[in-house]
Amino acid sequence: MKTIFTEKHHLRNSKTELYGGELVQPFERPSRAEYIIGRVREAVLGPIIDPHDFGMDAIYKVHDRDYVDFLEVAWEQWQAENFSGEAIPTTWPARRMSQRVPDFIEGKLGYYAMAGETSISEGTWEAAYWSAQVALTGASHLGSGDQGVFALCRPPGHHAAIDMYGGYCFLNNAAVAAQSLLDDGAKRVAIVDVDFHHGNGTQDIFYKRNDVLFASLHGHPADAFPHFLGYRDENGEGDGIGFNVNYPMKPGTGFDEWRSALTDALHRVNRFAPDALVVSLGVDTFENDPISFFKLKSEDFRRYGADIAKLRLPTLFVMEGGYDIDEIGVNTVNVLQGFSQLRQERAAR
Ligand code: SP5
Ligand code: ZN
Repeated sequence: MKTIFTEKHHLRNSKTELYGGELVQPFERPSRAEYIIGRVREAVLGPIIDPHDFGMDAIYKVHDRDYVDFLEVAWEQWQAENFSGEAIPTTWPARRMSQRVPDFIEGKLGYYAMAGETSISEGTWEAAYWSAQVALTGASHLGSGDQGVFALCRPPGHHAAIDMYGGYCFLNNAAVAAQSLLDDGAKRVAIVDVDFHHGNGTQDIFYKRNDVLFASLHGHPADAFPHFLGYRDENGEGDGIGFNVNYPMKPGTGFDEWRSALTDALHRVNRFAPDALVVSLGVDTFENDPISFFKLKSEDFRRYGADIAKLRLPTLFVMEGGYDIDEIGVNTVNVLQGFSQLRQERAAR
C-alpha cells in the first residue's frame, strides 16, 4: 500500500492548547506523524510518495471562500496586533447574538472557530494546505487503480466544517478527497469515520447530499468532544435524509460493541454501493489514548482493518486523530496491514 506524506506537516507546530484551564503543549503535535511514518517504514508497508500540488479548487468545493480567505491571513492579522501568544478566540456568536462577520481579528476567530482549544500559529495555513494536498494525491492514486492508499495527513481534518475550524482541524481532508473522487467520475462515495470523536465537519459538509454517505462511530456527545453534534437522530436533511448515520457510544466501550457498530455501518455502505470508500482513520479509540474513553487494543485495529477490506472497495485511508504517541504508529499500521493482508488473501484465491 502506498503512503502519501510530506515533511511540510512540521509547519503546524503550535505551542499552546487550551486544556483543563491551562495552556499546554498540544496533543496534536509533529511527533505524531513521525511515529506513524516511522512505523510505515519499519513494517515495509509500501512506497512513500510526496503529494502533488492540486491547488485551491478542490478546497473551495467543500469550504466557503470567506472561511478559507480568513485561514490564509489569520496569523498575519493576529501578529499585526502585537499579541504575545498564539491566536485563540475568546468570544463566540452564541445564542441570540448576531451572526455577522466582524472586521477585527479577535471577532473573526470567534466567528470561524467551533472550539477554542486549537490555537492558530505561524505556518498553520501552509501545513493545512499541504495536508489537504496529501489527501487529494491519495484520491488521485485511487483513481488510477490502486485498491488501498494511505494519506498520512497532518493536521487532521474531520472537525473542520464548511466554515469552521477547531478540534485541531482547519481543512477537511477527507471531504476534499471524497469530493475530488466525485469530480473525477465516481457517482457515490462513502465516508466511514472511525476516529474516537464525531466527524462534525464532514457531517456538516455533506448533510444535505445523497451522493456521499457519512457514517461516524464516536464517543457520545453527552460525554465527549465536540459535545454539540453526533447524536443518533442526526440523519441528514432534504436530499440527504438517510445518508448520515451516527453511532454514539458511552465511556468504557470495548471492541465487541464498537465492532458491532462498525459492522452495521459497513452493511449500510454496502447497500449504498459506492464507487469508493474514504476512511477517516483516527486511532484515538485506543485504550491508552490520553483524551478519549474507548478500550480498543492494538490487535483490534488489525481485525477491523480486515473487516473494512471485505467490502472490496477502492479505499482511501485519511489520517485523523490518535494521541498516545508511543502506540499510534503501531495501531495505524495495524489497520492498514489488516486491510492489505485480507485483500491479498482474497485476490490469491
Ligand atoms: C482530530 C481529533 O481527534 N480532534 C480531537 C480534538 C479534541 N480536543 C478537545 C480535547 C478535550 C479533551 N477532554 C478530555 C478530558 C479527558 N480527561
Ligand atoms: Zn479524534
